[in-house]
Amino acid sequence: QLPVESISKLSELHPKPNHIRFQYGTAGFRTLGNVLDSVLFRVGILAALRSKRLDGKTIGVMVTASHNPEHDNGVKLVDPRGEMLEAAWEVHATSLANAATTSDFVEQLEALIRSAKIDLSKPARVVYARDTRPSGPALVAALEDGFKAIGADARNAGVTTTPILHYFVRSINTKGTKNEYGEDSEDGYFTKLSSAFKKLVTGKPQLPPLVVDCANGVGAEGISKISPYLGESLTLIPHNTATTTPGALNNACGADYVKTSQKLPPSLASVLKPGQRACSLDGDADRLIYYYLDDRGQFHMLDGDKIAALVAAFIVELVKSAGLEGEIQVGVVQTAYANGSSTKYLAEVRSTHLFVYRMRDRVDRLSSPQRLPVRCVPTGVKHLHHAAEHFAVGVYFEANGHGTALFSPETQEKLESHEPTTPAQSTALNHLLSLTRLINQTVGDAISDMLLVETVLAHKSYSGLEWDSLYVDLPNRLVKVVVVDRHAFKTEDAERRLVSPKGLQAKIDDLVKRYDGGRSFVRPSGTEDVVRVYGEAVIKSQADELAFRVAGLVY
Ligand code: 16G
Ligand code: ZN
Repeated sequence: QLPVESISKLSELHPKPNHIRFQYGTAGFRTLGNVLDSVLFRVGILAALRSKRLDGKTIGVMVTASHNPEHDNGVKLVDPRGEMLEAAWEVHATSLANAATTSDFVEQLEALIRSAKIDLSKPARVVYARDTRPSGPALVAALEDGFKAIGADARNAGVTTTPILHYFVRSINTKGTKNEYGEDSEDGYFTKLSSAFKKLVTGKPQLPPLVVDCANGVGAEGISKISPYLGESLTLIPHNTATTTPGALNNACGADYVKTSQKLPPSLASVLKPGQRACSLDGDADRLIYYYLDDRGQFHMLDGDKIAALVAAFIVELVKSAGLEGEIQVGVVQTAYANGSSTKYLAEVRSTHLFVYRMRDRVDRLSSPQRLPVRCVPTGVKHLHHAAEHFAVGVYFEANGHGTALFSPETQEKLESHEPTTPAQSTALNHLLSLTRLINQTVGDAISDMLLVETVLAHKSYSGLEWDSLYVDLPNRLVKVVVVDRHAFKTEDAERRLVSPKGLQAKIDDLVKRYDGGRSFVRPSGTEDVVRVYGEAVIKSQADELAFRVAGLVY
């Protein structure tokens, strides 16, 4: 029986504001922090129902607006294996959030319970956390009212990063099983990552200290907490750690600032020395962008595409060295925003390896060549994640720095049971096993990804410059266009082509043809009321011009 009385009573304390339509989008609910009270209350109840529906498995709730300005906030649900909420429930979330009154809300809850066949006698278990935003505590209080109203067993994970919350969810749900993911505490998380990292870099030359821009967000706590675990294996120099200074969060710092402005955070201008590498996390520490200054003090960015290239090539190499080539297929997933040069580079990794392969093994194994397939999917972590799950090892990164690598259960088993025949194979195999522990396989994780990058740099003895030289980015430009109705823009082919408005794609094609190395696409944003235009060309001025001319067509 649904506790209608307690739900109604508490719901009256969290009325839905009139004239606002909420939507559970690519990143959950996200808007101004001061209008989200009713949403949080209702999400509390929805999370409990989701848990009941899944037989009492623990569901995660994260209160964050990631890289958005400090006054924004948001909330998203995490499914039992630590992945994003199932798409069908995004729709339930949206309609519950928009119920005008308490009685409408209760009515919708009852309808959901019937249609989704939710057994109310099952337990409801939830774990929740928030980032450092000032609006966080009040929103968490509203969320807790939701848990209380329905009687959920809720665990407060406090202030922590989004990926740590995802890690908790998976760890709690796998506890005591053979797939146990980790210990469900911050100590468990930091121990797991740091011990894997230390194994991976043992015997490798020590890298110079790494400057970390923490975006004045929760990542600052993560970085300061992991440092003692890392000991001498890696020195981190945290900057932008002012988590309590009003207005500081993501302001002229952080991964999104660096990626969109293609600039060094001004706060690091006097810190970073030529040749030194640094990285930026975003406000909830699930995105990561690297960069360095060259000898002339010029800024160079190493974005998600560069990370994917570095990591994928490294894993391919280890798989080969472990003697598992042909058995474990590594694949890469990108979105249309991936720089054209990165896609080309990845294709070449494949052919180089294929070439070596042909030389050695000739015709007999040519029929099953080791390819490094590169797939393109629509924007949004869930699309990338699901596509990556189809590979034995799936590496995905968005250009904006969100990404990870997934090892399928079969791959995990293969790695654990494979008998190496040489010491070199054994070393490579152990490295692969350590990677499965170092990498947060639930979601993109800036801290875990940072240690992954550092691992590869240590193995390769790469500086930022050498990593950067894997390929040269094509100049590109991103433009936002405010339109009357962004929903009029419909895409196909992983957002690379427009199907509506009618005739627009043909005009874009016409323009693109006139630019050397030209590429451009238009898609409606999933997080803002705008249409985004991307332009890429061989010369910077041409990329800019292409993007602006396509924007002119859209407007
Ligand atoms: C969200 C997505 C991110 C995507 C971005 C695109 C998640 C967790 N985050 O932040 O992956 O790149 O939206 O925003 O899915 P846009 O649709 O406004 O371009
Ligand atoms: Zn984020």
